[in-house]
Amino acid sequence: MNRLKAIQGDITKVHVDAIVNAANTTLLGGGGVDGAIHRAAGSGLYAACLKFHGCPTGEARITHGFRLPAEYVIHTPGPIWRDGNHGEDELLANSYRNSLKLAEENNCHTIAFPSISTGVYAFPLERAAHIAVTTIHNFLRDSQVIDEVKIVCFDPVTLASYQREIEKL
Ligand code: AR6
Repeated sequence: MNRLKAIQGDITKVHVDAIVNAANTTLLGGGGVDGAIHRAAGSGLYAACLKFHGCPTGEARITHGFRLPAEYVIHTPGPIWRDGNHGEDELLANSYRNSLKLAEENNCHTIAFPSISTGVYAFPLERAAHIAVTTIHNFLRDSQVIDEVKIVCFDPVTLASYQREIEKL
Protein backbone atom coordinates (compact mmCIF):
# COMPACT_ATOMS: atom_id res chain seq x y z
CA MET A 1 0.00 0.00 0.00
CA ASN A 2 1.66 3.24 -1.10
CA ARG A 3 0.14 5.45 1.63
CA LEU A 4 2.43 3.64 4.11
CA LYS A 5 6.21 3.90 3.76
CA ALA A 6 9.24 3.03 5.87
CA ILE A 7 12.25 5.31 5.56
CA GLN A 8 15.53 5.70 7.44
CA GLY A 9 16.16 8.99 9.21
CA ASP A 10 15.77 11.25 12.21
CA ILE A 11 12.10 11.87 13.02
CA THR A 12 12.85 15.33 14.47
CA LYS A 13 13.75 16.52 10.95
CA VAL A 14 10.71 15.19 9.11
CA HIS A 15 8.23 17.68 7.59
CA VAL A 16 4.79 16.22 8.30
CA ASP A 17 1.65 17.46 10.04
CA ALA A 18 2.36 15.31 13.12
CA ILE A 19 5.21 13.20 14.44
CA VAL A 20 4.59 10.55 17.07
CA ASN A 21 6.77 10.32 20.16
CA ALA A 22 7.58 6.96 21.80
CA ALA A 23 7.14 8.44 25.27
CA ASN A 24 6.84 7.04 28.79
CA THR A 25 3.78 7.37 31.04
CA THR A 26 5.08 10.58 32.67
CA LEU A 27 5.17 12.30 29.23
CA LEU A 28 8.03 14.38 30.62
CA GLY A 29 10.83 13.21 28.37
CA GLY A 30 13.52 10.55 28.59
CA GLY A 31 16.18 9.01 26.36
CA GLY A 32 16.00 7.67 22.81
CA VAL A 33 13.60 9.28 20.38
CA ASP A 34 11.74 10.97 23.26
CA GLY A 35 14.91 12.80 24.34
CA ALA A 36 15.69 13.78 20.74
CA ILE A 37 12.17 15.18 20.22
CA HIS A 38 12.23 17.21 23.45
CA ARG A 39 15.72 18.60 22.65
CA ALA A 40 14.70 19.61 19.14
CA ALA A 41 11.30 21.06 20.14
CA GLY A 42 12.64 23.11 23.07
CA SER A 43 11.28 23.77 26.56
CA GLY A 44 7.81 24.74 25.30
CA LEU A 45 7.15 21.08 24.66
CA TYR A 46 8.02 20.11 28.24
CA ALA A 47 5.71 22.83 29.60
CA ALA A 48 2.88 21.61 27.37
CA CYS A 49 3.39 17.99 28.48
CA LEU A 50 3.33 18.91 32.19
CA LYS A 51 -0.35 19.80 31.83
CA PHE A 52 -1.38 16.22 31.03
CA HIS A 53 -0.22 14.76 34.39
CA GLY A 54 0.92 11.64 32.54
CA CYS A 55 -0.72 9.22 30.11
CA PRO A 56 -1.53 5.50 30.43
CA THR A 57 0.27 2.98 28.20
CA GLY A 58 -1.39 2.67 24.79
CA GLU A 59 -3.21 6.02 25.00
CA ALA A 60 -2.07 9.22 23.24
CA ARG A 61 -1.95 12.98 23.83
CA ILE A 62 -1.29 15.82 21.37
CA THR A 63 0.74 19.04 21.67
CA HIS A 64 2.09 21.62 19.26
CA GLY A 65 5.47 20.92 17.70
CA PHE A 66 7.14 24.12 18.97
CA ARG A 67 10.56 24.35 17.24
CA LEU A 68 10.08 21.16 15.25
CA PRO A 69 9.23 21.25 11.54
CA ALA A 70 6.14 19.16 12.38
CA GLU A 71 3.08 21.14 13.48
CA TYR A 72 2.08 18.63 16.16
CA VAL A 73 3.62 15.98 18.38
CA ILE A 74 1.47 13.02 19.41
CA HIS A 75 2.86 11.40 22.54
CA THR A 76 2.16 7.74 23.26
CA PRO A 77 3.76 5.45 25.83
CA GLY A 78 4.23 2.05 24.20
CA PRO A 79 4.34 -1.13 26.33
CA ILE A 80 7.45 -2.31 28.14
CA TRP A 81 8.17 -5.86 26.89
CA ARG A 82 7.96 -8.51 29.60
CA ASP A 83 7.31 -11.92 28.04
CA GLY A 84 4.49 -11.30 25.56
CA ASN A 85 1.85 -12.59 27.97
CA HIS A 86 1.02 -9.28 29.59
CA GLY A 87 -1.05 -7.67 26.84
CA GLU A 88 1.99 -6.22 25.10
CA ASP A 89 0.70 -6.87 21.55
CA GLU A 90 -2.67 -5.20 22.16
CA LEU A 91 -1.09 -2.27 24.00
CA LEU A 92 1.31 -1.66 21.12
CA ALA A 93 -1.57 -1.77 18.61
CA ASN A 94 -3.45 0.68 20.86
CA SER A 95 -0.52 3.12 20.74
CA TYR A 96 -0.63 3.16 16.93
CA ARG A 97 -4.44 3.26 16.70
CA ASN A 98 -4.96 5.96 19.33
CA SER A 99 -2.20 8.10 17.78
CA LEU A 100 -3.86 7.84 14.37
CA LYS A 101 -7.28 8.69 15.85
CA LEU A 102 -5.87 11.80 17.49
CA ALA A 103 -4.15 12.77 14.24
CA GLU A 104 -7.46 12.46 12.39
CA GLU A 105 -9.33 14.48 15.00
CA ASN A 106 -6.78 17.26 14.50
CA ASN A 107 -7.06 17.07 10.71
CA CYS A 108 -3.50 15.85 10.15
CA HIS A 109 -2.94 14.45 6.68
CA THR A 110 0.68 13.31 7.02
CA ILE A 111 2.10 11.47 10.04
CA ALA A 112 5.47 10.03 10.99
CA PHE A 113 5.95 7.26 13.56
CA PRO A 114 9.15 5.97 15.15
CA SER A 115 9.53 2.27 15.91
CA ILE A 116 7.57 2.40 19.17
CA SER A 117 8.78 0.17 22.07
CA THR A 118 11.66 -1.52 20.17
CA GLY A 119 14.45 0.48 21.86
CA VAL A 120 14.66 0.82 25.64
CA TYR A 121 11.31 -0.99 26.01
CA ALA A 122 12.79 -4.11 24.31
CA PHE A 123 9.73 -5.23 22.31
CA PRO A 124 10.99 -7.82 19.76
CA LEU A 125 11.52 -5.95 16.50
CA GLU A 126 9.87 -8.34 14.00
CA ARG A 127 6.81 -8.77 16.19
CA ALA A 128 6.51 -5.00 16.73
CA ALA A 129 6.91 -4.27 13.01
CA HIS A 130 4.14 -6.75 12.15
CA ILE A 131 1.74 -5.17 14.67
CA ALA A 132 2.62 -1.62 13.60
CA VAL A 133 2.23 -2.23 9.86
CA THR A 134 -1.03 -4.19 10.10
CA THR A 135 -2.58 -1.70 12.54
CA ILE A 136 -1.64 1.32 10.39
CA HIS A 137 -2.76 -0.47 7.21
CA ASN A 138 -6.19 -1.30 8.67
CA PHE A 139 -6.64 2.25 9.92
CA LEU A 140 -5.69 3.81 6.58
CA ARG A 141 -8.18 1.64 4.72
CA ASP A 142 -11.02 3.39 6.55
CA SER A 143 -9.52 6.89 6.82
CA GLN A 144 -10.63 9.77 4.61
CA VAL A 145 -8.31 12.20 6.41
CA ILE A 146 -4.87 10.61 6.57
CA ASP A 147 -3.03 10.60 3.23
CA GLU A 148 0.37 9.30 4.22
CA VAL A 149 2.10 7.55 7.11
CA LYS A 150 5.89 7.29 7.27
CA ILE A 151 7.64 4.96 9.69
CA VAL A 152 10.95 6.69 10.36
CA CYS A 153 13.58 4.13 11.33
CA PHE A 154 16.82 5.20 12.93
CA ASP A 155 18.96 2.26 11.75
CA PRO A 156 19.07 -0.09 8.74
CA VAL A 157 18.08 -3.23 10.69
CA THR A 158 14.88 -1.57 11.90
CA LEU A 159 14.18 -0.23 8.42
CA ALA A 160 14.57 -3.69 6.83
CA SER A 161 12.13 -5.17 9.32
CA TYR A 162 9.37 -2.62 8.60
CA GLN A 163 10.00 -2.80 4.85
CA ARG A 164 9.55 -6.59 4.92
CA GLU A 165 6.20 -6.20 6.67
CA ILE A 166 5.03 -3.52 4.21
CA GLU A 167 5.96 -5.79 1.27
CA LYS A 168 3.73 -8.53 2.72
CA LEU A 169 0.60 -6.32 2.54
N1 AR6 B 1 14.40 9.40 15.04
C1 AR6 B 1 13.81 8.20 14.80
N2 AR6 B 1 13.99 7.11 15.57
C2 AR6 B 1 14.80 7.24 16.64
C3 AR6 B 1 15.45 8.45 16.99
C4 AR6 B 1 15.22 9.57 16.13
N3 AR6 B 1 15.78 10.77 16.35
N4 AR6 B 1 16.20 8.25 18.11
C5 AR6 B 1 16.03 6.95 18.47
N5 AR6 B 1 15.20 6.34 17.58
P1 AR6 B 1 13.29 4.28 22.16
P2 AR6 B 1 10.97 2.86 23.34
C6 AR6 B 1 14.72 4.94 17.55
O1 AR6 B 1 14.20 3.65 23.15
O2 AR6 B 1 11.60 1.55 23.12
C7 AR6 B 1 12.62 6.77 26.36
O3 AR6 B 1 13.53 7.01 27.40
C8 AR6 B 1 15.47 3.90 18.32
O4 AR6 B 1 16.66 3.53 17.64
O5 AR6 B 1 13.44 5.72 21.88
O6 AR6 B 1 9.53 3.06 23.00
C9 AR6 B 1 11.18 7.13 26.76
O7 AR6 B 1 11.14 8.22 27.63
C10 AR6 B 1 14.44 2.77 18.33
O8 AR6 B 1 14.47 2.06 17.07
O9 AR6 B 1 11.73 4.08 22.59
C11 AR6 B 1 10.71 5.86 27.41
O10 AR6 B 1 11.11 5.81 28.76
C12 AR6 B 1 13.10 3.51 18.42
O11 AR6 B 1 13.41 4.88 18.10
C13 AR6 B 1 11.41 4.78 26.63
O12 AR6 B 1 12.58 5.37 26.10
C14 AR6 B 1 12.45 3.46 19.77
O13 AR6 B 1 13.43 3.46 20.80
C15 AR6 B 1 10.57 4.30 25.47
O14 AR6 B 1 11.20 3.20 24.87
